[in-house]
Amino acid sequence: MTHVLLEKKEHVAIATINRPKALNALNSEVLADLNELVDTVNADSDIYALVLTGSGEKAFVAGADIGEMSTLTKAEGEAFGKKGNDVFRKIETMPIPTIAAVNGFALGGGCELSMACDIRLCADTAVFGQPETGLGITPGFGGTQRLARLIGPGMAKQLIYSARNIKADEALRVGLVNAVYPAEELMAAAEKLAATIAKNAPIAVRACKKAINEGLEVGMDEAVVIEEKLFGSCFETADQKEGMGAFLEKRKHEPYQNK
Ligand code: DAK
Repeated sequence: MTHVLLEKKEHVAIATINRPKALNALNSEVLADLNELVDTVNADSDIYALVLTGSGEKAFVAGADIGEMSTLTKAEGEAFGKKGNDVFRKIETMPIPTIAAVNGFALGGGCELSMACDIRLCADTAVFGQPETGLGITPGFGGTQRLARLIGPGMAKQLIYSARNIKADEALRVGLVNAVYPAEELMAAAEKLAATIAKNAPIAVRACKKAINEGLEVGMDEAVVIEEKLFGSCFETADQKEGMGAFLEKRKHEPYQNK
């Protein structure tokens, strides 16, 4: 991967989108690298959580690459949108929890990439927005769908129609991010959260992600059945036996084994 750096700290993977000259804008090569990143992380059963960030101090991702997009035909535009959507959906459905550490501009495809992650933490210098209508296009990597689901249709429509950027404090107020940190503290906070998650029983954590994501797609009657099945499956794991056994024996549980 040329444009995505991958580092591992115990059970946490930290991926950095690395195209700082273009503020980490998403061209076809970056999208291909993100696709490879997901395959690599998914294949490593020792990774329990992923933090995704951008290189440099200025940007998480400043959007899809406007230079690459500017001359697309209708068919090429659809193909480019599908390439991005496929990768973002693959990120969204990764079995392990994902945290976007938004360290600066998260515009267009950058805002959309952060929304494909489970949790967004940001620096106080972060700026979010869907500027596409100002460029003569719609958001194309799921922005119309994920923003509306995340912050509600009224606020999503206002931001998308107006193409207005918002700063970190407003992103927090509208529920786009979970927390804001001084820029220099962001990565430590994201890694700490990832490490905290990684200490819990990994199979149970993955089951929770699946239950929440899949449950949100269906009605409540079907959703609770999804939860019941995943809940039941935990009773076949060694980690459940250790976790509950430790409680009953009034001791601290052993590190979970992902089994
Ligand atoms: N694409 C390509 N290059 C970009 C870029 C981008 N999105 N953003 C920044 N860069 C490049 C700049 O061109 C500049 O390159 P050089 O001139 O140095 O070669 C370098 O990064 C530094 O940028 P600036 O000089 O502009 O830096 P400033 O600090 O002055 O400004 C900025 C930072 C983030 C405010 C500004 O760069 C900016 O406004 N960037 C564009 C932000 C934007 O509009 N992003 C949204 C892109 S639209 C779809 C698929 C996908 C999408 C839509 C449809 N389908 C196929 C349906 C997604 C669309 C988008 O994401």
